[in-house]
Amino acid sequence: MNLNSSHLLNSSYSQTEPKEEPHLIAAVELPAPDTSLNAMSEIGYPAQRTNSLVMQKTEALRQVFEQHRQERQLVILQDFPDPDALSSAWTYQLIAQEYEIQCDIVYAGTLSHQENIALVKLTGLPAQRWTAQAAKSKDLSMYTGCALIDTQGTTSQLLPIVQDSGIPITAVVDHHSLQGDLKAEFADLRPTVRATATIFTQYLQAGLLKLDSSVAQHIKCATALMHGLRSDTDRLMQAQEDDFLAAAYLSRFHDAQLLNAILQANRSKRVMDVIERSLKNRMVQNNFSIAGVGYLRYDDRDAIPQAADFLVTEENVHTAVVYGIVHDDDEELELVIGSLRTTKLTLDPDEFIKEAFGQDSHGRFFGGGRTSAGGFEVPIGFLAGYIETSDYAKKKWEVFDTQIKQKLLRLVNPKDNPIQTE
Ligand SMILES: [Mn+2]
Repeated sequence: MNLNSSHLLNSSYSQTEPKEEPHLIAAVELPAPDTSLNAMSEIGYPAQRTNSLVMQKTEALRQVFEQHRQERQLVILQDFPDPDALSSAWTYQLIAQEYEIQCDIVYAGTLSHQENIALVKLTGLPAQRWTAQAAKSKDLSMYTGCALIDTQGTTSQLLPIVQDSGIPITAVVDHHSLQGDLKAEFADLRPTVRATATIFTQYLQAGLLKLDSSVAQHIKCATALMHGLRSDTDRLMQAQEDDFLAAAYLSRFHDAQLLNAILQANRSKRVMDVIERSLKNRMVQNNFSIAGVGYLRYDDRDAIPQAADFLVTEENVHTAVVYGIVHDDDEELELVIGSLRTTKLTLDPDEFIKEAFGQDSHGRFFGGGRTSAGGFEVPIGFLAGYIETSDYAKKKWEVFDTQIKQKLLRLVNPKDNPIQTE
């Protein structure tokens, strides 16, 4: 990348400086719904219902922050955080700072998508990797609460560790389908919203933190939110009114050149190799494209959703599922990871994945999803471990490959169950 971020940032000031007076516009368009939170009037024209829900949530969150002044919190992300999670967590941290609450943003897995790495590097986004092992050996006693952002904890190895040390959940803000009961002081779970970044942008608009285009960090955070919002809405193609309104608001602050630099990040050779394997191995049936890609390194895990993104673009394919066995030499971790992408409006990825794979012995699902995308993780359990002959590794892959295909094909071709083929 030949652009450097500080240069980009300087150039952004002139872009974002000429701003209109938001309050003047608001006075004309909105009949000032609630005087207790008139900053909300900046929002403009969303449905009245959303408006009052946002105001109510914003006020509740403000009170929670007020009650926890000067404390320290952990912000827990899914193990493989995406731009929506990263940018929303950063926004939470910046809002919390207003109440002198110090937040550490943590995730247990890796940042493996090149765009995520570029996002974190180019914006200086303050997220830290804590492996489950490292978290267990840490003294967590300084933390009085934790926040779950863009997750409900089911995709985090850190939450159980944090909960074991008695840290309560202060806040959970997410847009995925409800994953089960969670006791949190503040909860804003809105599966109908397309991105958590939209929810956080609404908090900003409602006055939890006033963005200032002369503050470099605010511009970078707005840019990160724009990236999060765009990436969870398929570049706004899946966006709805709330998301567009949030994007419109962010457009006053975001740095278009910085966003472009993030999006220009190149794919690594290993990611390209996984995409190649998915192309070679894919089987297309009933408009579903299914591909197992074999073994891949933990750090390349994000190659799987990228391969699914690519396979779903094939003519006559509406849904792609790509999966592989991910292994980590250091931690002897091994699991099957898969991604689903669909353009079929009537296919609910959350339902599809839950239906295909069912639940484990603790009643937990192997995965779930949101609009147009979903993911699953299947532990390998007793068969895990990578110190094997290549022949054994090959057999192991074939077993998982066959099993996963069977489960998927049962839904793809309900009439001819592959188990009974003769
Ligand atoms: Mn999200």
